[in-house]
Amino acid sequence: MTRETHWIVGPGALGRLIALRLAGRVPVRLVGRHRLPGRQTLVTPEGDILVQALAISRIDALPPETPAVVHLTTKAHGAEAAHATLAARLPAGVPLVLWQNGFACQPRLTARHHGPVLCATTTEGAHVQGDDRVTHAGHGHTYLGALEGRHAQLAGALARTLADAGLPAEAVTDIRVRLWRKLAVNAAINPLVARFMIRNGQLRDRPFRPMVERLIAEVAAILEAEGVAPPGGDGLEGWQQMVWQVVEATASNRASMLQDVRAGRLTEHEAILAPLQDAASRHRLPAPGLDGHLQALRRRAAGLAEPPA
Ligand code: KPL
Repeated sequence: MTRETHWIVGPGALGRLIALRLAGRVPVRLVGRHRLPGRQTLVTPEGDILVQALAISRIDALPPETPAVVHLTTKAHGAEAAHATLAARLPAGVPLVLWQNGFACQPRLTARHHGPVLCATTTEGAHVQGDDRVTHAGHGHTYLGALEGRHAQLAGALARTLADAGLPAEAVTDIRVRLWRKLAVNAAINPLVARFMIRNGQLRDRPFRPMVERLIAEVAAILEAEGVAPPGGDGLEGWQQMVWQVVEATASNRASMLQDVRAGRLTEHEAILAPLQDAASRHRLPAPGLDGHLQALRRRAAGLAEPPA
């Protein structure tokens, strides 16, 4: 039995990127619902091709080993079901790192998991190309920390492991604020680009610009009531600047929610919009724009064949 292996549960683009980057440094096991080829290829942002043999397991057929850490890299809506399957066979004390968007599974799994829980937010860009290849499209930065600010040593050690493997990372004590800020950006951009099937940069033009501004205003009021400091400490202007900077920087991108819609997959609307809606109703704040998008994306999800795994 080894306690060195990093399990990466959720072999999407981010999961495979982390697995392939870590693989040269620490033992790695990539875990998914389906069988994947054991030889995986990483195309780096510089165009280099790295081929690695990875230990791959199905989540319902895990070997009798205790991992050093479990990185949960499923989509937000798959995280709690994957954790429930793992929890049945993990001893207490194994650290869990949550890499999901939004702010839904993070507080729930922090309360439920029998061991330290860290949350991660990253700007690493990656996309899969078939079952055996992932492209690391652009370098980014990862922040890691526990919601209650604990486990600083663990966060520091994991950040070093990731950074040594080529994924720059930093341990922080304000991950809650960072998760909400990323959620704010996703809430202002993703539902619009997904519903109108446009690239991020098109949000700068009519008729979309006022729609973005309206969503930012709703999000800013909710997060102020929730005690989440605006970026730069500048109230509504800080939130506006942050969102428009991301729109500029990702102008030619198709956001993740649009990619999900185009591929006929479930979107992450529950993880991104529902926590804002909950907070709005707790603080008795109107959020008609966000509500409208959440309802529309729920109607779409209800019509999908894919089970909400
Ligand atoms: O994170 C993103 C996403 O695609 O989900 C944004 C920031 C919107 C960039 O496209």
